[in-house]
Amino acid sequence: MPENRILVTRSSMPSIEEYIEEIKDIWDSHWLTNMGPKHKRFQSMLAKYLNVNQIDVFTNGHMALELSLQALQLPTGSEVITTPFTFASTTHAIVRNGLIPVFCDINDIDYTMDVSRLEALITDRTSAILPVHVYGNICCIEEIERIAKKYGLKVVYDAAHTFGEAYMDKGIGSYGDASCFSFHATKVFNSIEGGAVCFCDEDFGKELYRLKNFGIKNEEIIDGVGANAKMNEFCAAMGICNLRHIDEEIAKREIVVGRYRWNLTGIEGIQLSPIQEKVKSNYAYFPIMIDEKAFGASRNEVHEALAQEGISARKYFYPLTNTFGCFHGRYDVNLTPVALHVSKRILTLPLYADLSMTDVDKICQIILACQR
Ligand code: T4K
Repeated sequence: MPENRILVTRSSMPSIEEYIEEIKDIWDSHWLTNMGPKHKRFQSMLAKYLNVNQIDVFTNGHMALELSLQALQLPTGSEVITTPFTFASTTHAIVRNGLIPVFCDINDIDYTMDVSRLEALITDRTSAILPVHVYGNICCIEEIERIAKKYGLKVVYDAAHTFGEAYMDKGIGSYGDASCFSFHATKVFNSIEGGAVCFCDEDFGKELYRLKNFGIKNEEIIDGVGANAKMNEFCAAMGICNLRHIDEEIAKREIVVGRYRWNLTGIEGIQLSPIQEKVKSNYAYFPIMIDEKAFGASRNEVHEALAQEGISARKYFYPLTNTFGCFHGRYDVNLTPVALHVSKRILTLPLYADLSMTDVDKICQIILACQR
């Protein structure tokens, strides 16, 4: 195995001096968590950067999703329409709330929810839609909002991949009843671990805030069964530092993605994600879909060829969440044939701000050498 492995991503970090400077006042105050001054400052910086009305930060993206669904107070056992082509978190957030996921297929262009199939899945048990802006590709928002309005459904976007994106000049977090971001170490923007929910409704915001702190209203009144999903001051400090550099990070990612496109556009059997109109992208992921017949090698063969050279591409998102063993065969994967097709062919290539052009070219050469 080559010594200098290239992993699928690499966390962005500020200089150690910048971080130490930022955390000095935590030592002075001894205030480590429970919505301290860093938490507050980070939150207001985020609202401005993401161009959203209201925001609350969380310990991670998963708790942001899980507690958003809880705060909406959807009837227990009601159905939430979502997609299986996503990280485990999306489906688990639904199930852990006592709700039933109903899987809508995806489209094979940008891999988001196929909205032409959405209406047929709505029953009198449906309470919400949970679409995923997968890889930072924006879902068909207009159609989702139209259908949600028609049937009186709530919409929670899994916006884990969309930090800093905008659609029609509006921060992506301003759509739906809630949009949930992840600031995990592997994301475009990180606070080590972290997440946020953007929303407009103030009552929803109050409920969400209560739920992330055990349901505590005040020292003597605990009137909700909440969790602990508070972001600590060290994570908030990391977020504050990384936010200073985010535009530069995204600009560097754009260059990396440009180089991948230059190498891989027009190769028979390799499909790239589209450049979406009216979207300000964050260049979060670079997935390629490999058609074995046309390309001459399968996704798994390309994955293995890269691994042999110490390059870790990832099969995000394989397997589909509706095939997970923990669901004991409860869902029929044949109802989402496009998602199944894509999950067997998709490969996410290494992408981070400091990935060199030489490395991108090398990765592409290894891929192209698999062509038969
Ligand atoms: N919704 C969606 C659609 C999501 O994709 C996710 C998370 C969520 C919700 C939930 O958000 P969080 O609760 O996580 O905030 C990773 C991440 O752990 C996960 O956050 C992410 N999605 C998912 C797509 O990818 P793994 O198991 O693939 O991560 P891992 O540990 O294999 O790391 C991948 C690479 O990242 C490593 O090879 C090197 C690099 N890395 C990793 C870590 C942990 C670093 O450079 N630094 C690090 O600290 O899940």
